[in-house]
Amino acid sequence: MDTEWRPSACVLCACNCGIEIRLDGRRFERIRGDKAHPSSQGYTCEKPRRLDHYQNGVDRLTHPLRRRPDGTFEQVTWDTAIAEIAARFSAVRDAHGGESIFYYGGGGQGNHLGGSYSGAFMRALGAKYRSNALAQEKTGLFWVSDRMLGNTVSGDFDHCEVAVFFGKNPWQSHGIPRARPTLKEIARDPDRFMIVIDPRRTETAELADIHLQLRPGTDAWLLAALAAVLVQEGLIAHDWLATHAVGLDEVRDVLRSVPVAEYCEISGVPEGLVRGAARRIAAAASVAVFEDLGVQMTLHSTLNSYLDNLLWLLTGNFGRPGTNNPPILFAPLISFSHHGPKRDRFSPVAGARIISGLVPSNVVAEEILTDHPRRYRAMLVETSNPAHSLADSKRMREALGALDLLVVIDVAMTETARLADYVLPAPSQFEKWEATFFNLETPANYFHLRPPVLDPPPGTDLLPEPEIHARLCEAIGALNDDQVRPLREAAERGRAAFAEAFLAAISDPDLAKVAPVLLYRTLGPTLPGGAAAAASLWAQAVKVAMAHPDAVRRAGIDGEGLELGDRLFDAILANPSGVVFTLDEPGVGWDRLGTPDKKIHLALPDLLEELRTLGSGPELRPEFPFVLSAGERRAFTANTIFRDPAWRKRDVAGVLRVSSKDAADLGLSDGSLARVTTKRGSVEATVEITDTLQPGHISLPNGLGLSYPGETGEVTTGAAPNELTASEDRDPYAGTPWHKHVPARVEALA
Ligand SMILES: Nc1nc2c(c(=O)[nH]1)N[C@H]1C(S)=C(S)[C@@H](COP(=O)(O)OP(=O)(O)OC[C@H]3O[C@@H](n4cnc5c(=O)[nH]c(N)nc54)[C@H](O)[C@@H]3O)O[C@H]1N2
Ligand SMILES: Nc1nc2c(c(=O)[nH]1)N[C@H]1C(S)=C(S)[C@@H](COP(=O)(O)OP(=O)(O)OC[C@H]3O[C@@H](n4cnc5c(=O)[nH]c(N)nc54)[C@H](O)[C@@H]3O)O[C@H]1N2
Ligand code: SF4
Ligand SMILES: [Mo]
Repeated sequence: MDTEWRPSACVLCACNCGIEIRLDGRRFERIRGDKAHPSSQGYTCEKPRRLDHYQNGVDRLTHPLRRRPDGTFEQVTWDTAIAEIAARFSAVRDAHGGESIFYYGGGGQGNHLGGSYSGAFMRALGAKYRSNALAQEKTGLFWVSDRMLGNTVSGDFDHCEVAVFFGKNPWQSHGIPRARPTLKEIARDPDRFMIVIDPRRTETAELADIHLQLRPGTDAWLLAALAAVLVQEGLIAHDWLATHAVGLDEVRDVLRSVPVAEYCEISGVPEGLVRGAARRIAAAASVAVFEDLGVQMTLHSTLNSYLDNLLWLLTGNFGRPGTNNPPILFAPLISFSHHGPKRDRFSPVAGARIISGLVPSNVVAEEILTDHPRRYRAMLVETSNPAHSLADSKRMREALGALDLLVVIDVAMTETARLADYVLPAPSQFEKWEATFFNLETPANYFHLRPPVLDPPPGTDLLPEPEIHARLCEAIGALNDDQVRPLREAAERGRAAFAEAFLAAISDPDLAKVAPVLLYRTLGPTLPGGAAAAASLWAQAVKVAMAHPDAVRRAGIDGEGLELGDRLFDAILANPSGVVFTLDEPGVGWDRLGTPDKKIHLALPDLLEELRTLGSGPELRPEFPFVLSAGERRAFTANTIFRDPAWRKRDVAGVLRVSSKDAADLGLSDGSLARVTTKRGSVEATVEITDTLQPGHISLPNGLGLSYPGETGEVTTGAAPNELTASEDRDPYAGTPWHKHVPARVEALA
């Protein structure tokens, strides 16, 4: 056994806590939190201790695979796979144009480095459309934040007086650094306060000072009532808004006429509690907010995001410690366009709004299953499992099957890989250089480049994603040796010579398209420890240093201009436990507003109109009397990253949670079997009776329903939530799904 502790990160949620791994041969013998990690500081939850089930899954891919006409797969060499894939994508482009080639994924919870190279191949092919999971959760928020702020914000939960969680259960889902100690600290401190808006009495709600336990799907009414109380009771930050915001009159006009008592009644929350919460928010020196899937995947989700933003903006909780501040992104995970030269774009078939460059996940099937001449005909899927994670899996399978070409890059034989024409195997996230671009913290922000912990398994033939993208670019003739050679020579002479040569090279627009793989092929080989995959980070480090030199210097990195960027890049390479790459001082938020006038834009006319005509609350049809939350985060869920069901110590098959009143009415008992039926499908699940749920509300976990090799063949464990969801049940602005509000019925099974 090896006694060395090797630094890495947990890949199971966006926090990416630093961990240390001790190996026993190829097994992860022990895992502990890495105290040297600047953000997590040794903290982890219970899940990463099970990471061996990801690393050593028996359905790991071992060789490139090609589909035979009979549907089975055969092993092929990389040369064959790359040559054929390049030829087939090129043929689709020649016949139907590059825009008929669609890209999905590019990063999971822990890996974005590989995806930073994929744009090169896609641009070289002339592809225009892409998407990923952010387009089924965050795009509504991005759209309103872009229009209001020209940026997005993160709550500062380390320093806030009042913490507000809208449809977010950080005790289980994390999303803030050291979530559990942070929540306990807020709950324990008599001067601090926590407000949770959630129909379920979650672990987080248990810690809250005020739990607004609304009826599912009534957030728009509750949030409107909260905002209306601020206006009607004169609690808004008048002077601050007069200096910093425009559009207050329009907003005030609408909120003045909101019938607070009636809206509280619709949401099922006592009016006194709603007024109390609004007053506490208004009285606080600082308020930090986090909204997540509970509001982003339910009815009126984009309006909900708008009202959430109004709550903290009307009370002046922006741009100070303990409030909400725009982070410095290390890499362009999110893009904003509304206030720039670009205008809203729409998908070619469904005409769905493209936000932050992403086509809504819910329209992907519609963009394929049509005879429309501009339909998507070929697709590259990387580090994502859309056949399982997108709404209406049945229709997604049909759509993926209808493509002329589907190529999947993954580590495991996923539901999506099974449908592919070619499956390309990548090393696990512990067998290569990796990094996450979920760098969204303020005032200190972190970047963690992880060196490999072990080699790929012997006897396998795997290639890291940057190498796959580079070979694909070369195979279609987008990059050749003559273009690479001079830059490689310049890189040998040093960074300054390289920078000059690189900038000159990318003045050629065709080379600019493939810039990341050009870096990988030229700067890459000069990087220490085989860190070629980190080459794309150099360009990002230089950009961050140019745009935010003071924040980089406050993080302890010296220099000016290009040299500052180089040193930041070197610091990243030299710190296997992660680095603070920027540190903000109070007030910088104002410089980061992306609005042309550097003001906050409070009034969004379309959403104010929706607010004005909100109606009297959601209604259910008699055949589907329950609201199903399809995809709840629990102690033993982690998207589809773990495929081996044995990783779960409890709740192995993902119980259906039901309130005790409903259980009694339906004749269900703890551990009994029930059938859940929606307009799209039907699944069976074991019942757990809980009084954390209100009558009429049921929930199933996310990430279940994966098939995995068992002793006598493939076994599917638990119910896949998207067998029950419908792609047309989505937000009208952002196209995000209503997975938390799936009308359903429940029956007892013998
Ligand atoms: N353990 C675990 N952690 C994870 C993940 C995981 O798979 N497992 N996945 C990660 C990912 S990808 C994400 S995006 C995050 C998501 O993190 P969260 O958004 O916190 O997770 P959810 O449990 O899906 O939903 C949050 C809450 O929404 C509530 N809710 C349901 N309906 C409504 C409603 O109508 N209104 C309101 N206000 N609330 C409602 C639910 O009761 C639930 O408590 O978690 C991340 N962390
Ligand atoms: N009904 C319902 N559906 C949902 C949700 C819900 O709450 N309800 N939640 C949605 C949300 S918020 C999210 S984020 C999505 C998540 O769904 P997806 O975007 O599909 O992502 P994951 O399930 O995280 O899958 C990650 C994939 O990456 C692969 N992988 C792991 N490591 C590597 C690597 O190093 N390289 C490569 N190439 N691949 C790798 C894994 O094997 C897995 O196939 O699901 C969404 N779907
Ligand atoms: S909080 Fe997230 S990143 Fe941290 S250990 Fe838990 S699952 Fe992993
Ligand atoms: Mo997510």
